[in-house]
Amino acid sequence: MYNPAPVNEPPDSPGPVRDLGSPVAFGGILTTVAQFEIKHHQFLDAEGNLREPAPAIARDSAELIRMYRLMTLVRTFDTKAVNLQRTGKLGTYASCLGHEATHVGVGAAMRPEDVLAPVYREFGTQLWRGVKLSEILIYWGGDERGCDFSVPRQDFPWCIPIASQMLHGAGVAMAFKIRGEPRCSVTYIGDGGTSEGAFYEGINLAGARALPAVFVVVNNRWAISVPIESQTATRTLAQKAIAAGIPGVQVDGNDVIAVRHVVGEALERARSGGGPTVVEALTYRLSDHTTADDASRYRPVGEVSEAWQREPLLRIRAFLKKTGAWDDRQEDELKSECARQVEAAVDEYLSAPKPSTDAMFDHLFAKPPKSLLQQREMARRYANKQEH
Ligand SMILES: Cc1ncc(C[n+]2csc(CCOP(=O)(O)OP(=O)(O)O)c2C)c(N)n1
Ligand SMILES: [Mg+2]
Repeated sequence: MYNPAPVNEPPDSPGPVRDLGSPVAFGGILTTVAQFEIKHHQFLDAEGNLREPAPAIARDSAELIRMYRLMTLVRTFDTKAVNLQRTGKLGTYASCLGHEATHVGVGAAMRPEDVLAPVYREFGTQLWRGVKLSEILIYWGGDERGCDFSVPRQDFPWCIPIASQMLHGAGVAMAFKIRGEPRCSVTYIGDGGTSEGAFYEGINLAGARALPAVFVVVNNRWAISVPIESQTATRTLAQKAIAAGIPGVQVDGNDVIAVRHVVGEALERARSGGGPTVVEALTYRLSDHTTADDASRYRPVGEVSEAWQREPLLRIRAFLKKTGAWDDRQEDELKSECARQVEAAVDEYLSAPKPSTDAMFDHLFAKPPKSLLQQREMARRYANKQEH
């Protein structure tokens, strides 16, 4: 007979607690020793109707407009970046189409002195924090100097190895705690990233040490071509936090008011010694994974068109219009202003001096191995067109 009780436990032990979805006879006395629930937050529905009770931020038109303006700039820039790649002027680029509310809401909830550990899509948060559009283009143009942000100096660069940023985020939060600084780290991770060991290591450390850290899981339902249904059997990604002994909460990632509010509360708690939180933001990747991907080969068209109904800009714009805080004239002006800003950034990027071929060898080793030195020489010769 199947006996799930661990070998060293007496036969009448309650055994491990599992959420198996249906009653299973373990034998002995059954005692529930842990229970949890995951809350979902949404204030603005897809049509831009506000659900009450709403947080104070929902009444702050100036701040909502500030967020909406940046969301529009993010959308404008994103479209341009894809076009630049298509015309051979940018390297592979990871679009954030559909993620604008999550990215801007998180940025707006953070304080300048906090530290961001991003993945590779979250430039909406970075822009709020002061990163320049031209720096983002320089990075995706293949030049690491694009990660040397003029502001904010202590944020991490883009992180391509999935989930490794979890350890950066937890480590930074540990440093803040040891130094007694009232600062927090905010770490992004994708739905696919939550299957990686580093995700659990990061939240486990943060929980064990009650670190001032917020982990934002951007659940856009896809990890390249792997849908969330194949990624995990868990009902929510937020509940993965429970295993680390920390709160997990779900938010409508297309509702900028909800993201701003929920992440703001998590940061406030972390800053005042209350420990870390995992925030799962439910959104949708409206774009291909990157410009090197063709999602139409694996994703149903109907799913994408349905997701467009819930996209984040529509609802905040509709809400602002309903409350009289926004009109068509302002919208036209904003569109022109965003186009101007993006064009200026593109000019700056295209006229930036190219890095030398040495750049890809620099900063790798204090004392580079002979093989790399040989490669550096070879690259120099190619660059000087002495060899073909
Ligand atoms: C350690 C590691 N394994 C695999 C990859 C290849 N890879 C790049 S993106 C990606 C999927 C990530 O999906 P998700 O975490 O959902 O983030 P999203 O791209 O949807 O924002 C994978 C597997 C990688 N970059 N790093
Ligand atoms: Mg994903």
